[in-house]
Amino acid sequence: MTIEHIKEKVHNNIRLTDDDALFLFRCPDLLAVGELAAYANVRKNGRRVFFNVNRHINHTNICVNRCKFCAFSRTADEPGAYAYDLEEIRNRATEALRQGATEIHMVGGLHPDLPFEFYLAMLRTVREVSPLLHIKAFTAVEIAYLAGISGLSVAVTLAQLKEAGLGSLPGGGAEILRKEVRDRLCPEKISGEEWLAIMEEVHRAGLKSNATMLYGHVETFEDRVDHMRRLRELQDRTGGFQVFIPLSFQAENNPLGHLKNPMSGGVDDLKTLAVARLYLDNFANVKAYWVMLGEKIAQTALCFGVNDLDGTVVEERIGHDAGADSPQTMSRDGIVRLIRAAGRIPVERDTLYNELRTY
Ligand code: V47
Ligand code: SF4
Repeated sequence: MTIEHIKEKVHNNIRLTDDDALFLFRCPDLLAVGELAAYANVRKNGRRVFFNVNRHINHTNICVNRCKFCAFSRTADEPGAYAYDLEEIRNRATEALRQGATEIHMVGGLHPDLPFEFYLAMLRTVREVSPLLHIKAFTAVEIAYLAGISGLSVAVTLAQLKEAGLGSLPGGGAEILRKEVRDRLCPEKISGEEWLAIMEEVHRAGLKSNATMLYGHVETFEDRVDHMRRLRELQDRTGGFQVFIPLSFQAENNPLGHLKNPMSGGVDDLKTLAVARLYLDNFANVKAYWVMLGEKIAQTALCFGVNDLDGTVVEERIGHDAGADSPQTMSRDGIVRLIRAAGRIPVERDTLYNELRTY
């Protein structure tokens, strides 16, 4: 196989195989892979790059799981454990609204004691602040947990959350879907098959969601391709994924840190985003999450197939607890400048990718 062979497929809109994706991951010519990904992206999205004005609320770090890559979670009696009450959530949502946010991104640990009613109340609290704030909340892992504590089916759990204000789901908790890797990373977490099954129900319930992949630790390129293949297959069936977001592993303060892949770094970050753009031909958007990548790689990624930057964020715990040295927030002006300096056109979007304003 050669890069020319893959180029021909991309130019003729022929779907890449798993072997093609593996070839691209192993290809030492980063610029050739990036150029092809940039071509595929511009063909789909032009030179426009989305961003959104959002605020993350990590409502609790108390979690019954102990994922080995997670520097965020605590047991209830550990120093640094916290859980926001409804007032603290209301204050953060109110501040977000004042700062022009259109989205609240709310995820947290699997708290051992909070009742299902509290999660409904969290959603209602944000909705009371403004019905214009889209609430993107709860990973598939949290949905499985909420169904467990409520005693309701996943479908009814989703219906009640939707009724209380849930607008869509973020893409967390996917990690690496393959069992052998998951057993090493997060044995207590729902399986990859369950994660996919919940996302399928989410999409069938008429909700959109995102999809992530945590990379740069113990996984192989084959594991990454297997992960993306399963996402691509589900997307073929439902069309419910809005965006793919690779999450670059942050190695501090967690037991998996010493297993950080020595090959990880800027080249691997850009290659992973580029391969995602080429292989996930049924995903409209590939997002560079600057919190984990740093601003400079996130900006450079705009020339490697990426068409979406997340977001103003404001207060982030998960990546920063694990050593991310990016700032806590980026202003709207800062993001616009970053996109323009990459020769692209900044477009502010809402959570569902409706265009709000072109800069
Ligand atoms: O599920 C945890 C990851 C995720 C680490 O959908 C880590 O728009 C790197 O999913 N190093 C939560 N990653 C974040 C997330 C997300 C972020 C931004 C946007 C969206 C979206 C989703 O963070 C977790 C886990 O995969 N994570 N620990 C770590 N040490
Ligand atoms: Fe809990 Fe999520 Fe951290 Fe796992 S990644 S320990 S489920 S907060």
